[in-house]
Amino acid sequence: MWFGMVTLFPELVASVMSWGVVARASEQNLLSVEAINPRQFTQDKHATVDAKPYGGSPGMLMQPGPLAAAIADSRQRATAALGPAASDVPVIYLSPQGRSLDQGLVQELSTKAGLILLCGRYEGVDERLVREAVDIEVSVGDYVVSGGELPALTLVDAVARCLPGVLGNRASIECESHLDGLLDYPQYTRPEIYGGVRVPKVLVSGDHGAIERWQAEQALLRTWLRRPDLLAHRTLSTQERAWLTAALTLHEEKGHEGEQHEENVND
Ligand code: 4H7
Repeated sequence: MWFGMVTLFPELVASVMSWGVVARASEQNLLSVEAINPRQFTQDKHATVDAKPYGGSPGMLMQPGPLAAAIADSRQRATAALGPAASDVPVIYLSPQGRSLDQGLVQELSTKAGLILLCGRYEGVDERLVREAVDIEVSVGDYVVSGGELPALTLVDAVARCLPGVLGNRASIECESHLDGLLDYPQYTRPEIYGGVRVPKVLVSGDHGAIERWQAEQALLRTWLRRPDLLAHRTLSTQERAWLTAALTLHEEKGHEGEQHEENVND
């Protein structure tokens, strides 16, 4: 999959692309990210990309001209990389005003041949450019950061994990697992006793049925306690409802001391 990133800070791309899962994916040519700097498409000797907003709000905005030229250049590079499929590459603008990014949208975007990611700096970009050149405005969450680069790279990472081959055979499972709409169950590794706290007994029981059931219960309980909004968008099966009810009863009995009921070695 091909990504074009329109950014005033192209150096930010290389750092993220140099490590871990995305680095491996780009070594295997499953992924490539090209940075395009709108400053290179300016005419004046100061290479100006910003100007004061009309109406007199504080700060500066990115001017539409250099961004339009950078997006056009991105489209050409997409064509060089993808051929005719480049006409189907959407322009995504990362902004706090965008549609919330969730795993469903990540998976949908991962089916595209490429994406052009527009990264705003200053107080954002001229709205005419957004209307003329942007296909989807996307937000990675309800908070603000200083530029669109970290949100864009977050999107690249999340999408990369959905591409066939990137995670080996876990690929689609990993990508889809968050679509089941539940939070992860708690996980434990060695040592078996840490800080006086033992790993939950069931996990060392060897009873795979009981383990699976416990994990399902914990995922339901955590989601209920921490993100009830996620359960509102999902119907529970009869089995799940029973598990959640049982887990909640236990949780109440234990006096809300924590969700996982780790056993202290002295208990
Ligand atoms: C576009 C418009 C995305 C891009 C405004 C971008 C959060 C997200 C930016 C802004 C982003 C997200 C400029 C608004 C700087 C905040 C202090 C870049 N922040 N900014 N202001 N949630 N910032 O996806």
